[in-house]
Amino acid sequence: MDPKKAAKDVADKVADAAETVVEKATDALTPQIPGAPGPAPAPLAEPTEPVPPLPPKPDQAAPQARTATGADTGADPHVRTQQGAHLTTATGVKLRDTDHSLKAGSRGPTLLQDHHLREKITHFDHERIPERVVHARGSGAHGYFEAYGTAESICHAAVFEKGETTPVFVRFSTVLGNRGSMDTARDTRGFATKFYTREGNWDLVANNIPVFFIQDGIKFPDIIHAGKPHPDREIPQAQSAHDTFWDFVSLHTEAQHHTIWNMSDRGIPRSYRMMEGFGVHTFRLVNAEGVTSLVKFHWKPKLGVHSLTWEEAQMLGGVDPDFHRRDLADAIESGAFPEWELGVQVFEDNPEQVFEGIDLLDPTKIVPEELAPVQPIGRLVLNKNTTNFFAETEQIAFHAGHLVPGIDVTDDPLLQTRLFSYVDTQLSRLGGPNYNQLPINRPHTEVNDMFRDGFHQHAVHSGVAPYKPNTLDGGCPFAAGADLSEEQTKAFTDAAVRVAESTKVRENPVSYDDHYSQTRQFWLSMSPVEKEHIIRAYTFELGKCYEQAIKERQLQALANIDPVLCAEVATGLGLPAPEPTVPLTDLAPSPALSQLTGGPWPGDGRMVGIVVDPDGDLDGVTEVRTAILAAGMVPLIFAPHGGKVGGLDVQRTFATGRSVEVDAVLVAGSPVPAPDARPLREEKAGAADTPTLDPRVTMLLEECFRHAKAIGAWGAGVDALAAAGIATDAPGVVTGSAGAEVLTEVQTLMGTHRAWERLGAPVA
Ligand code: HDE
Repeated sequence: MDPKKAAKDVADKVADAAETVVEKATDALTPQIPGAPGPAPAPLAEPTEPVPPLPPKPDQAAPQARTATGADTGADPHVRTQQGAHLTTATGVKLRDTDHSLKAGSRGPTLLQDHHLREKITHFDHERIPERVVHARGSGAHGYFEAYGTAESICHAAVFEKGETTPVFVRFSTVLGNRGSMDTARDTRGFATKFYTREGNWDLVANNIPVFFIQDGIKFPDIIHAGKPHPDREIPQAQSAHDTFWDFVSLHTEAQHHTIWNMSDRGIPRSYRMMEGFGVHTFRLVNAEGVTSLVKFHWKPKLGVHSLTWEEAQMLGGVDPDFHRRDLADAIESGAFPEWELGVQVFEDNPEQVFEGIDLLDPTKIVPEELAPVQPIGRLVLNKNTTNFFAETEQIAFHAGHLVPGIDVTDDPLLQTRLFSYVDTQLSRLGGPNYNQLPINRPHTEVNDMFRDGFHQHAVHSGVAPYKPNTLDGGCPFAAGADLSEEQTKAFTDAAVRVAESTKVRENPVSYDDHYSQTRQFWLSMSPVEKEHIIRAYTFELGKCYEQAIKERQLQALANIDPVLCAEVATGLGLPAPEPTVPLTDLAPSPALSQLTGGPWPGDGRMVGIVVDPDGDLDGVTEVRTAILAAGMVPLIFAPHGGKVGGLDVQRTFATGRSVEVDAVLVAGSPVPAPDARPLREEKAGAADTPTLDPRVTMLLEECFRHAKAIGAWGAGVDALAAAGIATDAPGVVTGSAGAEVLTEVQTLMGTHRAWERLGAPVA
């Protein structure tokens, strides 16, 4: 056959196949249940003919296609890095076989000359890079930031200009655990945002807690070594419930304020989407006239601030260690785009850098919102998942010193150390000084840095004069002039702040000595249910400590926060409650600190389990499922077996599903025990002895009830509640005759996150 015709035939075949794949991909997305591994369902048999690579999933985005020096290449960022249908070596040579090494006979030794084997194994051997020394476990997404223009009077940064839309990448994280640790550990969460502004990259590297353990960065290795697993056995992983952590914080009492936040429900968020973010330090903004203001940055989630219960967090550690990562990706995939407002508390840049007696340079102190309101300046939306976790989430390199003109730092000694640490850590983590050239780190603006060479240099720099002054490259690049004309303010200008005449010392200002007044203020600002959770957390964590002296020392710190808190924890530990050693200061409670203020909150992306009986009201299930999707939530059908029930895909069987995966449960029937409901097959089946109801459903309902989640039932579902011993008149339990009506009430209940009344009367 004519080789040209043969080639055309192959090309046509490939094009047809690709079209079918795309059609299938579109069909496959219609059920709108997130989590499918690819854009099209996989065929049963291994394909025998090549087709072009599948398109990315519609929820995914990749870093913009920029050169290593920031120029827009105009290329489609979605184009797959791996092109074409044929297997090649790393240098593009087509291969016939990657399954067998080259051997001297089929039973003979492997030959050293097998260059493909060596290349493949060598690359694999070097796939891992050092994980982050802190915040190793994380998850990220793409999105955009839209400025309201309300910050223009205090800051000339382009990112805050009215209507300016800036692409962003956000990475959320835990602090202590390693890369593979569970998402739901009690810990602080990182909330780091890279803004690819038209004036260069700005990173707001924030946490979900507004204060920090230490006032001076020189103590960072100390707090982290104390929080990380014990060096001898390397346990426990990803948590603070151990001796070294409590040893440190009970001695170094400036950590007590951050610690009470960790012991509060903030330490176990329901979702990254439901966390506040805080810049922690005070930053300095500069406006077009050169006037400076001091600010604290706050992210306010559209969905409110919500948490797991402690038992849910622990169960999820086993049932779904990727719970937060999955929640973020699923929400974006299902169209429930996470959203926050960025706000600032603004303070006069006075020489003392103090506001209402609060030292703005002390990162263990907040400024209550009631004293300085958070003023919204823009909106963050996360609307795309990553295409490749390693390339994006792992390789992104944040830096507290990635600042843009108009945004500057203060002398907070914690921030000052960060300005050194973030660059330094990337050198070993990302293997050299060129990490800003990695696709996810590339600025969306031109880079003329005159930095040259180094490991993994991606740019092909032209010119001969990477030095200044020069004549050989026409004097370029030119530094912006020193005057503050309109054009020059667009260059970064260090705010000319006066530093008071001083002597070199290793000491803190006296104001940093107050470790308890705001810690107590946090306690006093909590609702009764939040106080109960704090008592529980301290009792659990200290109860896990081995050393008596450490427990006693921390009890002393609790006595200095609040006598009731101390007494309750002491009772749990079986120890006497000490008297305070400092006078208790009653600052005015700050209602904004409680998670229970505000609302009702939208249910975007919330998971609703529907327990289905194949012999029950399946029409009702279909209707309710559609209504849940229409409300922007995700329905998960729980059924006795996999596959389909009444034409609907089953997402969880009674064996694979667990109550902690859902925010509310609807019971659409009363399924009798399924064939696998036998303790020998599955331990969960031994939990109850109800011949009329599958015992896994009983367990699911009991757990949902215990965790104060909304429960709704209709028809035979009401019998299921009775069989599981759930009181239909209990708070947060709804029954009715039709699914749709029950769902409406359940949705209202979900607006407060939990049926708090169900949890009983508080002590504190
Ligand atoms: Fe970090 N921190 N940090 N930190 N931090 C890092 O940088 C450090 C601090 C925060 O998703 C590291 O690239 C020092 C406060 C987040 O990639 C490292 C001090 C706040 C992330 C580092 C602090 C943060 C990091 C580890 C005390 C809240 C994750 C890997 C002076 C405002 C960023 C890396 C991501 C990561 C150092 C204190 C937030 C080692 C020395 C306070 C969200 O450079």
